[in-house]
Amino acid sequence: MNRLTAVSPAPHPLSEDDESLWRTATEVLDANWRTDHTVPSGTLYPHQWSWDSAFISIGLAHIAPDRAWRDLRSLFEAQWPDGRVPHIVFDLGVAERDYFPGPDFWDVPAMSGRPPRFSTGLVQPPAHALAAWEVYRRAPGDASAEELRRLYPRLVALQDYLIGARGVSGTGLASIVHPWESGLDNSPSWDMALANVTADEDLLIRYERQDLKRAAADHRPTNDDYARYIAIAATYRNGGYSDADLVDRHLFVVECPAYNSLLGAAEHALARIAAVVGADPAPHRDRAATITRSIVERLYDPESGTFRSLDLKTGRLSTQRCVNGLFPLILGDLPRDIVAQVVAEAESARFGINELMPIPSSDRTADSFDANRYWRGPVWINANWLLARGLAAHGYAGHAATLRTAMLDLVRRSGYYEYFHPITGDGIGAGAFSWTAALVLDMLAEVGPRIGDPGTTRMSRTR
Ligand code: 2M8
Repeated sequence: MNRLTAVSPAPHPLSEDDESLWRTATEVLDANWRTDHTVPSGTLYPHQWSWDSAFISIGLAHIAPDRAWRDLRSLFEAQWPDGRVPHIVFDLGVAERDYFPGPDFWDVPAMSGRPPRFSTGLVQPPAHALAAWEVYRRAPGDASAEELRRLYPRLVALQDYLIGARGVSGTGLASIVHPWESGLDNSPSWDMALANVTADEDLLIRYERQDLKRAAADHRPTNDDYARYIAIAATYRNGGYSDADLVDRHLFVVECPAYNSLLGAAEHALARIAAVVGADPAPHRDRAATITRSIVERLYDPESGTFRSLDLKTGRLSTQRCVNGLFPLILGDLPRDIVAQVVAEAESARFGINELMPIPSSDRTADSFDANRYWRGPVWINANWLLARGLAAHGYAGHAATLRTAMLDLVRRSGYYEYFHPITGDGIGAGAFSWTAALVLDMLAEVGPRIGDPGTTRMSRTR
């Protein structure tokens, strides 16, 4: 499996505690490496996941840049001819029973020189252009510039797919066709849209859940929700993964503020990448501006001062306040008055930025809040890492530093878990989880929060 032979040192001296954190984070990523990619977890998630690879590559850039690029490259080698990058690329050496829904369920045809059943037909948040740019910044040089050159057309093809085939509203925003595409799978943000999908429990007899064999039932989606997930996935599959007439034909068509913020952040990153690879940055800047404008026009609710998901089948904004409503902070061109409103939401009792606990995945004061269940309350490191970047970019360096302290303390205390109880801080879900380890490396390597537009300015020491 080609283990790392030595632990790469941090770019600057660390305390003894952080030195040990650096070493153990490296060990997690090394243990989860499989030939040409990193699995999110060796137990719960034994294949390659799309947005996981993006976050993982940012951590790998510090310790093994060749692996960072290999991870991104292998993901994009599985890109479909229409530009979509699958949400899972299957390791066909892993048994079908080890993850559900696996290759047989998705039943994807052979394409792009790949055998049948090599992937799912869904996508995940487009965090990859941002990741490619961040890997390049962390490991600059000719080899990285060459990797950017290779990836650039593929990253653009992914954006074209999302803004084109998935641009259901014609506003520059992309729709997701399954909660799994959001990455925030079980979020209350989908409850209203899912209420219109029948929960057919027979599907759970036909298809056996595998997640409950490896994780506690009260940490995972309910059977009703799982039955809906299967129904939505099967409908998309049975339609040949076609994106034609989605609003009429499909069960779930939603614009998510987090997904679209990453779509916009990808265009900002592509503008920077274009400058390195000799392409024209202007179209990317134009698209980024359109995306930010449409997110504000369509997904911002001025009354509550927060962003919500929009169900395209009913035309209704979700009433739930979730962490996806804070994600537009990652957009450097978000209007200042709206930034202030979203920061106020992040500071409020609903999310409450503080040194003791990172931001939870959902409104702490809502009835839908569930401290254990997967994206309905627990703390996730990737969401907080993105929010810390956004806060720093908009001049909230203190808040960014607070979140970073809270995240590192949490992992020091509980370990590299997939997610964390938002009150006790106990680790939940898979242990030895790759993006938690990767982003810990990145935070340790950072000497302080970045100030200014993400990706354009140097790091500065503020703590
Ligand atoms: C979770 O999603 C998968 C389905 O894609 C699952 O529940 O089985 C989510 O947290 C998602 O964001 C993540 O990419 C994936 C692997 O870490 O796990």
